[in-house]
Amino acid sequence: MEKLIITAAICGAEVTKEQNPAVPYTIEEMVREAKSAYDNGAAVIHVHVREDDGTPTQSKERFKVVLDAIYKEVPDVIVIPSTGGAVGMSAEERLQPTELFPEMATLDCGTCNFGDEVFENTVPMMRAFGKRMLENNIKPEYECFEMGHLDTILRLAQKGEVPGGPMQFNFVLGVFGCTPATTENLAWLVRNIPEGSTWTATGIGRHAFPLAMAAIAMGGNVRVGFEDNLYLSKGVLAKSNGELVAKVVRMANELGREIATPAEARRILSLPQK
Ligand code: KMH
Ligand code: ZN
Repeated sequence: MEKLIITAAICGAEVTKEQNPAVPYTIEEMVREAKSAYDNGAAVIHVHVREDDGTPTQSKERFKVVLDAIYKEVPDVIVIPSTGGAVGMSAEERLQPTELFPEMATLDCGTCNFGDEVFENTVPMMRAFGKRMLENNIKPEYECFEMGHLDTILRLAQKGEVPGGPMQFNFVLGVFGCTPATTENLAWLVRNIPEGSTWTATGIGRHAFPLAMAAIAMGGNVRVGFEDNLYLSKGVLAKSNGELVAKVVRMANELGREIATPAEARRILSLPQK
């Protein structure tokens, strides 16, 4: 089995300091959380950015400052900026971090319910995001929140409207309103990705670690972090993203799965070495 790539989604757009005081907003807090995740075994950091007061933003300038600060502290880590942003943002707003030519960025694979709201990703929007990533040579991480998202993105990839293989998928399961975080659903998704693809599983809330365990056993990769889950265990808030990553490392150790360094993750994800 390949080594395990751990992604830390350190901040997200929805979670707040009221829910967990360790959620990062400022540049310094973002660097602190990226470093704690990296030091504990994360090869990849998935980044959303906030204003200092916590307001989610997709500002290119804010992304540049945050990405530069993270790379200064942990130069070899793979950073995947979000093009999902927060619910309600326009496509143009969301595309801003692609102007910084990151090696990867998320590409969300369809419209879905998102709690009480609707996360809009129409097919024309996905075509526009795919076109931008083709032009700027950015490898997408295809985020699927629903079973049908996989079929949608595979059709667009077949037509060359979004970047093709080898594709990297992130199956985000357990968002309220979307596909539940069951091992059956994860297995169906993994069975239906093209040969040679790579994949990551993200379980939301209390599903974070059970889904991580399934992904470790199945040979996939794992995402954890405050974006997805604020707790280390039932009723115990995580003090840092590093604590969440460290728990995944312990689980992988128990199953005999080694952890990928950023250089190993770049090889597994078919990215050029830095
Ligand atoms: N904040 C969510 C509505 C992504 O990063 O691409 C969407 C999201 C997806 O987090
Ligand atoms: Zn995200």
